[in-house]
Amino acid sequence: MSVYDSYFLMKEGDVAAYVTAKVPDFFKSPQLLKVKEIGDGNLNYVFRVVNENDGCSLIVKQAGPALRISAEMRVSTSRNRLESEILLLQEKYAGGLVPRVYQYDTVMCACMMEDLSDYQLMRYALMEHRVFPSFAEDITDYMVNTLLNTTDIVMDHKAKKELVRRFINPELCEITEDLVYTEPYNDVKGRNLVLSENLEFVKNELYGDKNLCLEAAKLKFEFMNNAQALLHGDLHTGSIFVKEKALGGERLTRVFDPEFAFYGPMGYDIGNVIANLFFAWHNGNAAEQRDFCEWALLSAVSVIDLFKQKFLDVFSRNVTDVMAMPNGFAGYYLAAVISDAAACTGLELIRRTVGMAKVKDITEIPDRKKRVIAERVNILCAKDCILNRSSFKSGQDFAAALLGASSRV
Ligand code: SR1
Ligand code: MG
Repeated sequence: MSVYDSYFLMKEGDVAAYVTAKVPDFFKSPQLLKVKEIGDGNLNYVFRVVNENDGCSLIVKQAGPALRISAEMRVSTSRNRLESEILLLQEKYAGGLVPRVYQYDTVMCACMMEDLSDYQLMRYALMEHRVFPSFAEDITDYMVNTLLNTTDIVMDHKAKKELVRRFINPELCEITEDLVYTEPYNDVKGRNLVLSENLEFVKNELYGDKNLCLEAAKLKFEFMNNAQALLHGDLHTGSIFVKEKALGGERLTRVFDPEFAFYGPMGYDIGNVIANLFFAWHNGNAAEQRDFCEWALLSAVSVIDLFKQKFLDVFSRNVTDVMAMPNGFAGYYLAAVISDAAACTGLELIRRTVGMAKVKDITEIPDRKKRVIAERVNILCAKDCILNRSSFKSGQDFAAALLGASSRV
């Protein structure tokens, strides 16, 4: 019998004994371990464990039974198993771009993984208006390899269906279905948070726009029913670590926190990345950081253009289904992905502007008038991305949507 034979939520004081029991050979002198809770996400408890003598460290991430953002929202702690397994799978497809998992524990719903404390959370780095020239290369390597290689284009269809089954994630998907695909268009649960100055604007442009609500409805059922690829499912800049200089051959970008993973439309991950670069652009714009804004916009352009280029390359090398091989099919498939990415860019822009889960890039714009404007630009840009999604073909189309909306407010 061990105290870890049944689940309990750990506190800082419990974690040193836990890692000593679970990974006894990891630390040379377990009596010197220091533990600190460092999580600032909405869902989990994250502990950094370090041996102060030699600097050896790891992270313990444990799923709690209630969400930190709201005690009423409860999701199964088994999400930790799903997150650990997807990280192990993604290491195979996009090695070096995700944290290494050392061990996971399906009883305590905890995972021990690589400590990436020498990286910085990308959202905070962008809010300091720092630029990351290799970001577009890294994130497109990650997305093309984790997404395309888990589709029916590449995988044996029965093996792919087995992954669909293993990564079914109804509770976390429900959060997205509510917060991204429903509430921003009707405030049906009364949880939206809108600046008083923008209430009328939101009523007219979102809740009152029947055409937009219809398109959002179509996209919701696409999200729930198109088991295209194994998504990260929450690929915003709070799920990405970055650093400026590499030690050895390591990647400067690492993607973590894939607990919303499931089989869905790959445009969802791409759209999340683009929208979050747009949030960073707004923060830089409010602070009149021209060079930063230029980098953020160019990065968004490059993410789309590099994704397309790498997608076609991996497609031609890895395609296995004979029906996906004829000339023209890859281009047809990719055009639908880019159109979907445009729509999902719009959905993320809207939900972070009016929904309950906001982003600090926008909420911490110090000048309220500038924040009001940024939020209106987001909504207009989003409507262009959603309503005209099939005309989005290149990175430039995405940049034009943001600059066009900005010139109209
Ligand atoms: C209740 S969780 C709110 C948001 O945080 C996560 O990171 C997801 O983006 C989710 O929508
Ligand atoms: Mg998260």
